[in-house]
Amino acid sequence: MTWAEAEENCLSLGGNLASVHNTLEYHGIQKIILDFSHASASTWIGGSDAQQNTKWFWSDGTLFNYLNWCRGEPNNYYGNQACLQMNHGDGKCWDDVHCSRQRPSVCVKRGY
Ligand SMILES: [Ca+2]
Ligand SMILES: [Ca+2]
Repeated sequence: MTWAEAEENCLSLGGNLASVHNTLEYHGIQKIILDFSHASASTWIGGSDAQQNTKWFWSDGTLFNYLNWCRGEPNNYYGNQACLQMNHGDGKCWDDVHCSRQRPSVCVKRGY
């Protein structure tokens, strides 16, 4: 799905695309992806800077207070890349990409 289709899908399930706030959460999401897909493909989570370039927000409204960008990212390669994919490259870190790319995705449903 595209990033927006993935977020819409998460909303229909009562959640949002996943947000990440520390290394423990990041590894937890990576484990979910690995357990379900037996792979570590590039995957949408809920970060985007679509409203204003370089101003990143999580779609679930939580603070964007943890970063795990790959070296040289976010780089707005070939124009404004505004959506966040995780498990990018050898470092399995974050990359900004064009939101129209097709990616698998992970939702989060907060328990409070
Ligand atoms: Ca951007
Ligand atoms: Ca990028």
